[in-house]
Amino acid sequence: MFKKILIANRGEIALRVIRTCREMGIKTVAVYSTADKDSLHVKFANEAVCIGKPQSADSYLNIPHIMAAAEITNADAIHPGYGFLAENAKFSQICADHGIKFIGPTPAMINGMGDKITAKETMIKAGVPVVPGGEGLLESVDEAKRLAKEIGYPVILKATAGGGGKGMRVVFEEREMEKAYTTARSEAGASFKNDGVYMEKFVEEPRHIEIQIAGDQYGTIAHLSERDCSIQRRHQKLVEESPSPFMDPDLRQRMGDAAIKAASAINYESVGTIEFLVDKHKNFYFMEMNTRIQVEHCVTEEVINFDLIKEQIKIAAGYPISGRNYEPQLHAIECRINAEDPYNDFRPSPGKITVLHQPGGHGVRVDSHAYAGYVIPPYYDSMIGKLITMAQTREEAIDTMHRALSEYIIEGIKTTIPFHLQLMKDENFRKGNFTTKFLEGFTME
Ligand code: MV4
Repeated sequence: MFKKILIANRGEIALRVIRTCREMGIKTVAVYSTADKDSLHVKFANEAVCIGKPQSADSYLNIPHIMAAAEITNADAIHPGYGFLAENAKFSQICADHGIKFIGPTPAMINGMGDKITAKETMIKAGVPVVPGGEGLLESVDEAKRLAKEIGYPVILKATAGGGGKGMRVVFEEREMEKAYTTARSEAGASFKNDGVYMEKFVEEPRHIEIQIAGDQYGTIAHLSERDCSIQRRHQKLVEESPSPFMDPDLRQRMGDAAIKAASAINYESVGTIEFLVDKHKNFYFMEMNTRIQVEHCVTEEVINFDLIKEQIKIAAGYPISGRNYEPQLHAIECRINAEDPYNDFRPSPGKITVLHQPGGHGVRVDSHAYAGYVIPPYYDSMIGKLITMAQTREEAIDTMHRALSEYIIEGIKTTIPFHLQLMKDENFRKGNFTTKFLEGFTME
């Protein structure tokens, strides 16, 4: 087992990794930017090294500074968390070159899922369902029009280098194609320095359901059930839960099998997630694979009573996994608490937390790096914590969530708590009656 892990991240996920390391008897090294010198991950780690100025490019994305911190502290592994360098194949390679274990996939595994078209081709070969569409990149508007006629409108144009909805355009009829094709390409080029776009049938009102998987260094891969992440706003997830209210045992088995096939196709090792679009007829289609621990991993941990960070560290250290699949034993919901004003288009609201009271009691978990007096810097994402509740039934988990949200007191900044309070009382949400379009029709009272 590793003796010392450097955590190349900040905020709640850095703290989350430190907690498990402490339980495992592994020493930790925090790295931090000058803006984060008073952060909890710096205080709770065994050692801390400043790696640069506030901007991410100068600190949490600065590979030479992070490698120097690992070398001077004699760390034998690096945990990248999520975001920043977590899916950076070059960083994974540099760690390997320096004899430091990257707790995550190899460069080949990251690259194998990096490009959307390559990933899709790999999935077709592996027998994983994908959304019907064209093969390869579109070469011209005329080709786009021809293909759309064949597939049938509506269609969606997607950037092959894409993510987060950038370079994506839905096209309902032929006369919209020229403009959509041109803007999708230029947006993709500007965002990813790669203007390649491809076409799929547009799946209307889908759900976003993802399967957690884990694979070890010996080729054993298992699934750990699903998370429903359909409650999103502008491609930012706000609420996640497990099990999905849309799930049934047969669909879970079929999606779990498909997820294992997907991960096997790239000989995946580590924990990871296969994202699927699921339509109203319960057809499901591979969307993308995330080769990292995700923000929403906690709901899975709670419903199967399993520490995913511990599993990820053990896999990286060469331990075999049990190979069994896991079914949810409880219901868990996670609300992302962001420093944003839900009454003002979710505008970021950094600043000093003057008063803080976090909820507790039966069925409540809080993962947060916030404390009274903490100043949220404006340079990074606005999530300041995750509130997770769990209970025997979905309805009880929602009621516990509402109760816990009402106990959560954060003063000095605006947060997403009022949004979540309203959502937990929403009739359609409570019925499990929602798709990825749900928040388009949601307004704050
Ligand atoms: C789609 C789709 C409908 N049909 N693909 C959005 C982000 C990117 N990863 C894939 N996305 C979508 N792809 C087809 N063929 C609808 C979306 C989509 C979406 C997906 C998951 C969660 C929220 C979403 C919000 C808008 C659109």
